[in-house]
Amino acid sequence: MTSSAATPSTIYLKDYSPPLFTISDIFLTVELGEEETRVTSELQMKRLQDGGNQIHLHGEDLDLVSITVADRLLDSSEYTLSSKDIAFLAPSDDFTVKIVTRIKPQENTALEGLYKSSGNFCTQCEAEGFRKITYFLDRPDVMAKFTTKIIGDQNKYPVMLSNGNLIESGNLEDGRFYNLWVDPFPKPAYLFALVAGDLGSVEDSFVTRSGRQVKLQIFVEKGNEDKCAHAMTSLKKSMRWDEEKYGREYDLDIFMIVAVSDFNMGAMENKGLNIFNSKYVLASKETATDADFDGIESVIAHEYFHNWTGNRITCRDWFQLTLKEGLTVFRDQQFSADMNSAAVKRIEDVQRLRAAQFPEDAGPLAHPIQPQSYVEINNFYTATVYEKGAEVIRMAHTILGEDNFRKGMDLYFDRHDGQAVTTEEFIAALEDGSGIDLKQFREWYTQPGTPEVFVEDQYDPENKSYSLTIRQQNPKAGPNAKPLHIPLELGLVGANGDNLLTGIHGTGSEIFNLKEKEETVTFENISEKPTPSLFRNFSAPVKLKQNPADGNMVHLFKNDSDPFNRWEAGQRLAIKCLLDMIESPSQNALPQSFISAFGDLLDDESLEPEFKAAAMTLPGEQFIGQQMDIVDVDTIHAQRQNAIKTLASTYKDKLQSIYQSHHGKDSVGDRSLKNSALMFLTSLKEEEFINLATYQYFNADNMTDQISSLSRLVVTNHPNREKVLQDYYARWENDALVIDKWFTLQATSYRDKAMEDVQELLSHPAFNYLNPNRVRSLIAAFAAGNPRHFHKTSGDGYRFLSDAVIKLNTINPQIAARLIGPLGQWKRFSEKRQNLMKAELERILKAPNISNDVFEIANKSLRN
Ligand code: B3K
Ligand code: ZN
Repeated sequence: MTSSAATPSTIYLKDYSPPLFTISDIFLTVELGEEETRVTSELQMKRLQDGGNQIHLHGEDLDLVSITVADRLLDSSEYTLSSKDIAFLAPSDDFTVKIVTRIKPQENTALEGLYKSSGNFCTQCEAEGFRKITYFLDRPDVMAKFTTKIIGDQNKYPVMLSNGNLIESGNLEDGRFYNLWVDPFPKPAYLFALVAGDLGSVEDSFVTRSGRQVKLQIFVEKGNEDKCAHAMTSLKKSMRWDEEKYGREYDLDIFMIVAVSDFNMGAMENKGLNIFNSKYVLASKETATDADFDGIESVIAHEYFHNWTGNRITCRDWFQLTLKEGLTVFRDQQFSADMNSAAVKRIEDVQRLRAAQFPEDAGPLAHPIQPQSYVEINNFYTATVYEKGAEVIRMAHTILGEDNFRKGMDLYFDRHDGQAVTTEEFIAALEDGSGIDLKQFREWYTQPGTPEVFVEDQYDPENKSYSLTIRQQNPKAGPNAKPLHIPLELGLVGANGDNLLTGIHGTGSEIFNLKEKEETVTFENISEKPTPSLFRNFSAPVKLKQNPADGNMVHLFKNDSDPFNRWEAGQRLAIKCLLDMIESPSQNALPQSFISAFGDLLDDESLEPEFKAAAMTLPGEQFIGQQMDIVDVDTIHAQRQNAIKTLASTYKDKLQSIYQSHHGKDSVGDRSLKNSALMFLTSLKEEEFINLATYQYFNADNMTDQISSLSRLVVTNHPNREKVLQDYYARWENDALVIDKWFTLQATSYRDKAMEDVQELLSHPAFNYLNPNRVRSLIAAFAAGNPRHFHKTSGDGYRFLSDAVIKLNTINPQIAARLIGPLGQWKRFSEKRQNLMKAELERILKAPNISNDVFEIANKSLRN
């Protein structure tokens, strides 16, 4: 983050040039203090290329004490200080610089650079936080060896950590204590980390496949040591999996994770010293839901996998962010699919893509996975760079196939270990390793927008031939956009439900490489008119525009051997029914075909419970809205609730028996199916089911059951609502992560009074603007998860959000900017709502001392 009064400048990929000098080594001494922290940095600088003697070291919000170049103390006429850097002349091609600065971590509420969380020091340097600790060439293509000496009061900070290995510890003459850490791997400054505090820890070990012993440590606030077991198990599984799947071994003698309660995002992959939002470490069955457990497993894996995809091989510049993020998300998705139900994992990944990335790609903030420009790089840690980036890697994997993809990855690791590279170099390694041309595939890196794929089919019974005519377009990428290389995984399903194609390895699915604006695929010897099952396993991040008869979808919903498409058929069917209901509210009824397909689903004993629960869930209100030209939030909500009630009353007995047969069983699947049944039953608002939810709440021995029942009561006005909310608060008052859920449930409740509830919660003593998790749990949860109230035509919801953005702009610009997203969707709503939303964006732009972060998002959001 940077704050400046002038209009912020834009940085372009086309302007990239390599640095004139690099820094090969840095010796940092950090003296931690209560009033100020003193940082002494000794740099070894080396010329890389000709181009002058001017050195500019990045630095922001630093109080300079002294600068010594080649052992000579500079006087103030020999250097220039600006709000962004320090400039001086290089005396030779190879010289040392020693800089002493003072900072005040205790006043750092932006949580970037060195800051304090619950009395402990910690850092967040990606993307450009290191320049808030000391002056440096803070760009990822400058990779230095770090040696870090941390000095502090041992009573206050018995634990003092940095990257690499602990080489030395001891007492100084003045009574202070020091630890000396050396990281043998050159790294960009964004991977630097430092932690100091009075922390508890748990320890374990891992033996790599080559037999090296690695010490594993998780540091947490004291008292939380008993909530680290799942994180530790997840770490060990990740380490083993990366060896087996990608041949990647861990490379230091120690791997540390620190959980902190104030963190801007999920976690950070600093070399050997990952720092985590405590939400992604701490869990016990009493305090964390099954979804929380999954989140921990995937984030631990994600950060661990960065050791190879991100740290050993890093990005040349920040435009290459998806090089490490898209690839690492893909790897963590593969890992979670291997550890859990692969089908359910794929469904969740696609749901997340559709919920967060599709709207981004359709709105004013649309950008390719490799953006061409930015004002504030922190604004580009987006669903597009991450989630769509992962889909792009997945498509490359599909096109190459498992073996060739692995060959490409092996070559990538061999060729670029220790380097800072581009996405272009990554694709070249996949091509060279596999021998498969990906020239056209590269278009995915430069086109914004979600491509649309139109499919029409034709069956010729005489010749027994079946053909699909497929047309692609990507309106957001402009009229001259080249066609994309899209892998289409498809099957043809016969009348008896069997696959008519043998497919790859007998899977019944084949992969077609679509490369033209329009093309036709023909199948011979097809003895009956099949039902096409397109984009199996969601083989490409596109919108399928096909107009199949309901019957086809029912057929796939019952029979598709591809579990993703089986689920998808149910969703498509539901969307069609819901849109009909929304367009003619007087009709107000679910078609019988859908009702009976839903009944068959409930009866199907062959399905795994977690999958069945996912298939029972109707598309969310926002996803329904995405299918409409003008989103009608109120009718969407009303008709979706009507549909739920219709299904619940039709199948009341079946749902009750599902509830009873899965209640009391201790598995993720049993809980998800049971709670799904509870959701339908409570929608009927009958006293019997309100009591069932209340009973479940008071008798639950795990957080999944507790939250599921509580969430059903929070949407009502029943007297039990207050009872359980109060009980929950009293029970969990001292556990911040559990109280976050209490805020979120109320923020996302669709009950009539929710807007007032949310306004009141802002003044609740437990609400705190300084803690990102708490802000997200109330404000972001409301804006992104409560369409009915956020879009109130009074404008109260919009104003609630923009007030928070303006307030947070000066406290924590990154968090402030991230909240704005929902206002940027204004074009999708009625004129009245549009005007209200735009007015709030204008108001945000007038915020005093507007940060680059907030300026960029609010300004771009107003564009058409
Ligand atoms: N690389 C970090 C994200 C840093 C965000 C900076 N604003 C976490 C991750 O993606 O693993
Ligand atoms: Zn990442």
